Amino acid sequence: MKQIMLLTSLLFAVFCGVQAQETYYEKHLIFPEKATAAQKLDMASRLIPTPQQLEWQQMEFTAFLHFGINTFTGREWGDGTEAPALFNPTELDCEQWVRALKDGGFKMAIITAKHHDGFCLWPTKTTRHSVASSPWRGGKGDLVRELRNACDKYGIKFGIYLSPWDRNAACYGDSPVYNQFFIEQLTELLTQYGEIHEVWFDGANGEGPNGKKQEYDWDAVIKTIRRLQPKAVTAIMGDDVRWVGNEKGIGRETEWSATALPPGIYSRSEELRKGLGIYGKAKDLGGRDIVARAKELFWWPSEVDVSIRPGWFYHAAQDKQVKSLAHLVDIYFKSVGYNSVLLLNIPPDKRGLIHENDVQRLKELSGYLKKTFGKDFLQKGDTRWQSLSGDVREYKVQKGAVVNTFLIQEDIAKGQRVENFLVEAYSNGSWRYVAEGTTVGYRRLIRFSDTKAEKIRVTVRSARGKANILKVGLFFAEPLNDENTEVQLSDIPVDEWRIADGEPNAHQAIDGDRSTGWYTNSLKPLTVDMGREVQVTGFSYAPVTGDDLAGTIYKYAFYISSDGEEWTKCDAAGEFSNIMHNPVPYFVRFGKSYRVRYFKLEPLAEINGKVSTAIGEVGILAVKGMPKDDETLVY
Ligand code: FUL
Repeated sequence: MKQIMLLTSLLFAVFCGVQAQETYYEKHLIFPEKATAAQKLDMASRLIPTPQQLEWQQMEFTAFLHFGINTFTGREWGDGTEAPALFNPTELDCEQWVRALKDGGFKMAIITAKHHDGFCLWPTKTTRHSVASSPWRGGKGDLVRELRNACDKYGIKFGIYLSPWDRNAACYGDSPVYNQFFIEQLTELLTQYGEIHEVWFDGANGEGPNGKKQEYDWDAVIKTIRRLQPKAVTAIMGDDVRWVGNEKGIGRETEWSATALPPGIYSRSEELRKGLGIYGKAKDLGGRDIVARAKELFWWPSEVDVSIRPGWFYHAAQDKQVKSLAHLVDIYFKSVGYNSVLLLNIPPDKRGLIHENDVQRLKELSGYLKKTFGKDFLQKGDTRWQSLSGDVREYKVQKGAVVNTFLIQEDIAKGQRVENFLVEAYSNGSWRYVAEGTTVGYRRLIRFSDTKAEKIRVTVRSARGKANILKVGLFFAEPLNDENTEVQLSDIPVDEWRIADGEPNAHQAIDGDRSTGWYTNSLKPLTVDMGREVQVTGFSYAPVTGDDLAGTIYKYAFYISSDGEEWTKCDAAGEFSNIMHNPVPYFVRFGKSYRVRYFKLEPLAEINGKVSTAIGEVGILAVKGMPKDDETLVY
């Protein structure tokens, strides 16, 4: 625990002729054993970020670039057996990527230097499974280098994603050997590419060969990063940046950066989590009750990672599913506006370029945000003030302004303290309610209906000691209509379909309505008679909608038949990779077609290994002319 004494010029100091000191705790604190709830809350209010964490939070808006062997196979999780020869972007231009990001307002780009398939985008000495074995640039290419140079040229920061889970490395699962291999890879990346500002370790990890489980040496990993790149923050399987808990782009309205949730990489983490009954996806990670029961607190702020498309990697079939401007703006409000940093993924395509549709959307997004936040209608909104619980401050609004967005920020360099606040507007001689919120932290945005006011007042209804309000603001955000981005799940009508084995309620999986689902406490196949012969080239599976994902299929087999008696197993990946965190519809294409009347989807494993199945909808992809080259792949 690092304690820092900061000098504050309190009035008290003037009277006493001395300067009062406030103790701050950087990143971590341990409560004294007998500390009361009030003492704990006071200490919690003085937990602050490290300079690296503060700088990271101030970026607000960062970009993810998922690019690799999956870009060329059409998959989301490669299994490590892919031939490096597949990696061959024809027009790769990292400067085009970075220009699009820079125009989009991003402050940093994080590249998947290695995803779960183990394929490395730099010519590593640790494995032959890399760009050096690919035809791209005659095997002399180094994508990490090219991106680094482009980031330098356009002045944005650079980060790396290095997947701990490696489905290619033969030593994965042989813990000490793989740990050394992993640290060697990390060391190459941290020593050969200049300054790195974020190192991202995914939480996904599966079984190695022979079912062996890898025990990571996180301590050694983190020490290596601190030694080689002291300015970098470590994310997810790291202790500077916390995963928000979903891949939908939605943060928590009550978001405490000062949290009792211990980073998962600490050996004591499981015990502490169990003791508190706290887990990464929980709603409250730092409220009074939890602080009172906690033994330690961590400054571990949240990052919201989400893709601009349904998948993390590029798939041509998703070119029309780039998230709408309205959706992205909503994500901005629910991430940056909820005291988080937004990490938005924009996956480059098979050419090695960011697709035109994504480039266009990024332009629209930055244009929208500039227009909205470029004009603050408050007068003197950026004067700092210190507020105890109950303190109120009034601000004048520019004459005639119509506003619908409120911003408030705390000076988190002095901790996160606001627990609850109220905003009211004054017009025609009276005050009326506009909005209220709980935590503030680095930045809190609230939208409300269009309002005209002469002035507004902000009441800090509850704070931990004295909150340091850095800024408030009032804006007008143009309303946006969401375009109809409904995804078509089946290429052929489903009206004539019937369930072939009489399973009650199963029709809800084929009624063309994703919001109704079929649930069963078994891993029973869904067998469908389409009523006539169809040239089938693939299928779609949509998990049920809503937050409860129990029963979602992770592994499957898919069969077709002409008569419902003799079945042929189709050639498909057999796995809806990453569906647990990204429960979007999955489209599977076989690469060939079958003229058949019946199909069967057999669940082989549920996302949590339970014996249950839930299907929102299953659709059939049918041949309409010859499938295009990039559609014959399996997502
Ligand atoms: C997930 C991974 O499994 C996805 O493929 C992706 O990289 C995402 C950012 O994290 O957990």
